[in-house]
Amino acid sequence: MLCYIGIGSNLGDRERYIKKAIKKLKEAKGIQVIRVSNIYETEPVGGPKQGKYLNGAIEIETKLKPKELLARLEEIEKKLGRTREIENGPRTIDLDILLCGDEKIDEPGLKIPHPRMYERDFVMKPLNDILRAKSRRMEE
Ligand code: PH2
Ligand code: MG
Ligand code: MG
Repeated sequence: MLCYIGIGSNLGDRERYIKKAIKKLKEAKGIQVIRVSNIYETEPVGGPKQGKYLNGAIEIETKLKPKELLARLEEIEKKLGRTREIENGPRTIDLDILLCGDEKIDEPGLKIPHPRMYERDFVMKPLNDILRAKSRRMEE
């Protein structure tokens, strides 16, 4: 199943956290990273006053169930020092499932498609990089 992951960081060495998270995703069992978007610096949306984010999107192939995938992503977040104190507050790394095939899930702690993703430029711009690259390849 093709899934799209949103990645973000606005705490500490943001670039390093993003790179490390992508490396860990590549090493994760059952996850194959296919494409990584450009990484953009973005203004924080919502939450308390906080620093700018680096945001990107990642296309993966996986046979994991969405819940298992979520658990893998949370493991990586934990390893990279993610704590959860303030909702929408600053974080070393955030890995969100955006889309997973045509799954529709609405449970506490797991909503696919990611709610609000279509309104968020910091999600849609990098996601569009990937989809555009794909459509170009299909035209070749
Ligand atoms: N994530 C949030 C809240 N606000 N703003 C930007 N620019 N980028 C994010 O990744 C982000 C945010 C909650 O996950
Ligand atoms: Mg998020
Ligand atoms: Mg998150």
